[in-house]
Amino acid sequence: MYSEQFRDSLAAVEAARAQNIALDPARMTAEEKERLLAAYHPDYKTEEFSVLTVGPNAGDRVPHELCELLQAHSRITEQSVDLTTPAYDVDVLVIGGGGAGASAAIEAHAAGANVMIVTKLRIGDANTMMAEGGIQAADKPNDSPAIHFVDAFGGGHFAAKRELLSKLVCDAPEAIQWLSSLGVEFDKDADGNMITTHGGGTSRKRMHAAKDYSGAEIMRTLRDEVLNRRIPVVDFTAAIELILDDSGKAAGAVLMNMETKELLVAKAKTVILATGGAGRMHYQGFPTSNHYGATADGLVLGYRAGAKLLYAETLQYHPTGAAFPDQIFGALVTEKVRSLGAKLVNKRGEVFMHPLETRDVTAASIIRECADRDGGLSTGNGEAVWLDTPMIEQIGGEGTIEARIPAMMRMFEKYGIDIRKEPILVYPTLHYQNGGLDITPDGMTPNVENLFVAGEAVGGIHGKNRLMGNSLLDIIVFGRSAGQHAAACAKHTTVGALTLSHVTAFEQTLEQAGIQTDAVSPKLLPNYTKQPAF
Ligand code: MEZ
Repeated sequence: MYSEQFRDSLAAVEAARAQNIALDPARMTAEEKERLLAAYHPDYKTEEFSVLTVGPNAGDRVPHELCELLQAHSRITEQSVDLTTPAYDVDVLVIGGGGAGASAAIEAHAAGANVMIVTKLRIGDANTMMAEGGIQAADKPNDSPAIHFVDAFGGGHFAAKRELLSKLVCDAPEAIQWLSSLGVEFDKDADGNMITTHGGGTSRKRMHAAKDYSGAEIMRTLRDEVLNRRIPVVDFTAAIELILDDSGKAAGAVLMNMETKELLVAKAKTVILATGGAGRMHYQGFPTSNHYGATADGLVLGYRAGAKLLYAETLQYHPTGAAFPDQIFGALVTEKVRSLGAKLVNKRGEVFMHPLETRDVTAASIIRECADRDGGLSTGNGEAVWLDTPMIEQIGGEGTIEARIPAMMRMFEKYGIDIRKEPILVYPTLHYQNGGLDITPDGMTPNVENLFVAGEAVGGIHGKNRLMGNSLLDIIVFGRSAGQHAAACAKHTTVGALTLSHVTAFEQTLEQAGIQTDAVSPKLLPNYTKQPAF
């Protein structure tokens, strides 16, 4: 139900719909894309970045908000924590209870390791749960991992670490089989074949989905498996610092009970950081599609312990965040809506781009349409363009929306908008951290032995822009692999004396660099109340 202010524009969109469905908008050339990104993509706004002065990435630029956290004080001092009596002593400590952490824990457990998950909220409270449109895997006869590689490598501006991307695409078909064997209900046709669709930048239909709640279905299954295996999960307990041993290897973490603030020590032979993304940092003031706990914690923990970041200056703004109504501002409108045929149109009802360009290009195009082409509508939360959802029913037939994207239908229905009959208003929303901690293909950080990273906290798998569906894939592929390698590594690891001397050393480098700050990190939760953060 839209108010009067949108009436004329809605009429224009409706009048142009039949013609717009038939339209096949041209793809942009590489030069057009580069020009567009440089002028409109938030990653290219140099004034929104600071240069790090301390730590392994000194000299690199990162968003202001991340710079503040990476160069902040620890929540503890070396002297304030008693490392001599650990509350937990395990082979593999998994920090994070999303899809990557759960996959890692399952595989480590299957390999016979004594594994434990700690998570600052509850298992499943993670971006995995909020992923909608699907997971990529080249498992159809017209496709191959090589073609998948080419799509993702180009989409990521040829910056992905080849060995990581290669592992991602080669292990993808098996990842789908693994998930199916655990009980994920992927969409299938009447003959039992997986239904696959396109995403932005894919040259083959390889997006496997469970309607438009693919991440929730995957997380449901992984969580069940963790619980069935009786893997210990310590909820509402945040890791606030990594512990090393006297030879510099990762050897556990200092934990904080989120309610009582009690500190606990977890000793471990190997540690897996699977802490997820950073949408709740609201870089450049953007709303976010991310989970409440997405505050870049893993980057901070790893960085202070000496692990290097890769591409931490690149973020993904999902082109279609809900822009109206206010209650769902920034929430994800899955790319699958465009895969099913909906096109982006401006306030005059004009299609202004191909709907399945890669995400960075699509987001920049929407921003340009609003900022410089008078194509946006004012919503009260800035400007927005239309995503013409009724096209889906006209292309795929009545009932397509309810069958394929029921969660989208329900989300807007709550506010009186029937997406089968009316278009929706969208604008880019902060969605994904392309960069993160550098790893080798076995998931270990090159600089800190026995420290593994999986999921959104990793940088380099996707280069400088990720394609839809490659994140649900990477949490499975690299989560499983980290679990297997961490378990194997734990078998021949003897932990030396535990130490937090790196925390003291980092504090000294801050002082030497003349950095004066009141900030403490990791942030753990966003602070919407403007009260002092705990
Ligand atoms: O990979 C993603 O980010 C994804 C599946 C999002 C979506 O549009 O549904």
